[in-house]
Amino acid sequence: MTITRIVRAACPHDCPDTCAMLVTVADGRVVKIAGDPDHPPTAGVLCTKVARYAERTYHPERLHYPQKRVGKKGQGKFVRIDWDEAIEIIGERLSKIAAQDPARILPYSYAGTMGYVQGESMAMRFFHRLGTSRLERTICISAGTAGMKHTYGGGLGLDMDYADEARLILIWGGNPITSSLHFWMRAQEAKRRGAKLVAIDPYRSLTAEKCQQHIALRPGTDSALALGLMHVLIREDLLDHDYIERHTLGFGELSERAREFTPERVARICGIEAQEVTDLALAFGTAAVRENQPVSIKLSPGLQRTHGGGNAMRAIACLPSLVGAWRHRGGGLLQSSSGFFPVNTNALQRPELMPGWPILPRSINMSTIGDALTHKGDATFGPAIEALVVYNSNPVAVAPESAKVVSGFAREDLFTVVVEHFQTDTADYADILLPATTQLEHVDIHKSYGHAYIVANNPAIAPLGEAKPNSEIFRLLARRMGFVESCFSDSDDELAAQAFDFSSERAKHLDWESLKENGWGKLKLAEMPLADGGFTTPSGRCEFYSETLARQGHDPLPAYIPPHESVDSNPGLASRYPLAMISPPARHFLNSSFVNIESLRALVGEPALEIHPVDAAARDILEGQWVRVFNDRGSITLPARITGNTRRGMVVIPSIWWKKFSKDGKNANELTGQAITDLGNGPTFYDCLVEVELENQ
Ligand SMILES: Nc1nc2c(c(=O)[nH]1)N[C@H]1C(S)=C(S)[C@@H](COP(=O)(O)OP(=O)(O)OC[C@H]3O[C@@H](n4cnc5c(=O)[nH]c(N)nc54)[C@H](O)[C@@H]3O)O[C@H]1N2
Ligand SMILES: Nc1nc2c(c(=O)[nH]1)N[C@H]1C(S)=C(S)[C@@H](COP(=O)(O)OP(=O)(O)OC[C@H]3O[C@@H](n4cnc5c(=O)[nH]c(N)nc54)[C@H](O)[C@@H]3O)O[C@H]1N2
Ligand SMILES: [Mo]
Repeated sequence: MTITRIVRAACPHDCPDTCAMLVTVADGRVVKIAGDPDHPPTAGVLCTKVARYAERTYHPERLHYPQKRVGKKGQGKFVRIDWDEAIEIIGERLSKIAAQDPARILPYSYAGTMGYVQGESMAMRFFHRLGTSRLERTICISAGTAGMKHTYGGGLGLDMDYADEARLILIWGGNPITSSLHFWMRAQEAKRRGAKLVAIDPYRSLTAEKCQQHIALRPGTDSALALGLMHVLIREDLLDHDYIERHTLGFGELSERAREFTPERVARICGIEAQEVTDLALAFGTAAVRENQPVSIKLSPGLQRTHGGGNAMRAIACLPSLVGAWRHRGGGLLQSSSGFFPVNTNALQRPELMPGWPILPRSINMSTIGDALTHKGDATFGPAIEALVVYNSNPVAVAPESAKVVSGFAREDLFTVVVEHFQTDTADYADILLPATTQLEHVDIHKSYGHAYIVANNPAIAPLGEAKPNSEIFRLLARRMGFVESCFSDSDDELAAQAFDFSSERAKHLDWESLKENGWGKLKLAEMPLADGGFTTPSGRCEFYSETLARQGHDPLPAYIPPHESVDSNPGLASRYPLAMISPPARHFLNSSFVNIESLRALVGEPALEIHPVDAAARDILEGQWVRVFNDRGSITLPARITGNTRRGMVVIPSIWWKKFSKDGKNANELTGQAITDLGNGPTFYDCLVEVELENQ
């Protein structure tokens, strides 16, 4: 007789939706994964990728055993070893390096799983105790996070449960059909109730296609558009004076700044019509101020990946406060809800374990890992990096200026440990490759950056092969290093119970035991969290003018900062490389995860370059022909897809491909650069000029 049970789980991926899942297990094997119909954000729906999570977990190429390298670095040749030997080799090597200087060791991780147990808890305790270099975790949203911090005080926004109440939604710099499907479901509901959806995106994405209006501006010009909208709102007095007076700081200075951004000037910068600027401002201001309707902005990471990303976030974040949009529960801005969660970061990570605490070891920016790994060491940088421990990330595929990243990883003198589900592009460079469990095999607990629910993950099946949870791997390493502090014995359940402050006002009705049982629970938040102020800035107000930024030598007001690479900022470069390249996520991949899942790869197709018909014709390129895309950093070859979905002067490579699935073993990051953003030291993936020509010219 088959024994079937349903296990409550959480989607672990780097996506704002953090779905609650119901996993059906029959005789110890997962047979179905579905969205929980009762969890309001999930509403019973999973994306195509995660619905196939079982296919990923049971994939024949899953890593089942520890292995050590036998071939040359990067060749990907390994032999099986047992766990004792693997831990011994790593322990011995790390001890030796740490005895000279632990800062020569660097952990590298990101959001392969967003869970607190398998993410930054036991692992961080281990690295803190060892005294390694720290990792500056910038690769995704650090520009936006900095922009929001200096404007609102943190990741605060409207509650997604009410997003369908808005009458006008600006979907700004994101493609939620791909990257936040459950927000899109809310936006569709709003549309059914009569709302207007406007996409602001240089690319005619799936989302832009389905909005009633699409403003296709040049990449990296968003803050100019936002300042233009302010110009019109102020000129037409479409403002909530009472909200501005009571809850904001620096309106006078902001008005002067916005005065410089006439619709005509903005149109020239953004490559759009002046009328589009005026009409959008009138629609936004009239709905909010004259008609007292909820208006909102879905603000996505896509627009932060150019030089001025931090200021763009700041400029856009001013708009809802100017019109008092926070007075409605469906109004305001939805960028990240992270700041609402009472996360116990110190309890999880134990920074006081660092040997020199409170003096911190150096920090290495993950977005410039290519430069860091190829650095020989000096007084400013500190010692060269000699060991790298990678988990929850695939830097050889996802980090910018890949040729540099690869030359770092290829160093024969670098000792590299990779903890993974699969033999990714990064795993190919490992000295020791360790098999990690997937979300179906381990315990975890999650917040969300899109909604306000804590979601629990119960293991559905036993670990496959000899795979172990990240937490257990770092426990074993801690034991090998002789770390005796009791925190290294905490079980996964104990870690999960420590993740949130369950005595705080927002979470005191929740606890780990009941979350495991029920699957999820919502924080207690005010329906309109910013209706009466409540900004967590130094002034407690929405800071149009930031004294903190002024002190740090930045412009205290939101500014337009052009891309590093554009005709305006670098005409010489633009004459050689006239096309702006962006490489946003392909719909059925999750960053570089799922690229090796055959059924999903079949849906995405082959790696390709999308190019506008006029740009293709100018280069005699026909549909499907192989082209070379190049700049000073490198070149890749791809088939061309000719489409009006991209602007003239802009090419698009849907990403992030594993390099090993491409004809030339490269992906879009061969072309991206390591220059960083204005605020937050973030990457500038979409700030990248290239030229395209027929292959073999
Ligand atoms: N299916 C899927 N979902 C994902 C991911 C994934 O890889 N796949 N990744 C997850 C992660 S890590 C993140 S950070 C988020 C990303 O979330 P989003 O930012 O929503 O990412 P995209 O869906 O790629 O949307 C990016 C959009 O920004 C546009 N864009 C590019 N440059 C600019 C610009 O300068 N200005 C403006 N206005 N628009 C610009 C692109 O054309 C693209 O349509 O999604 C998460 N969800
Ligand atoms: N060109 C270009 N590059 C980009 C972007 C872009 O839009 N364009 N987007 C950038 C952004 S926004 C981000 S966030 C980064 C994302 O970069 P990463 O965070 O590196 O994301 P992934 O590529 O999905 O790699 C995550 C890896 O973690 C592994 N993993 C998952 N769960 C576990 C686990 O429990 N244990 C262990 N040990 N491993 C696990 C997965 O198998 C996967 O290989 O990429 C950035 N790079
Ligand atoms: Mo991201």
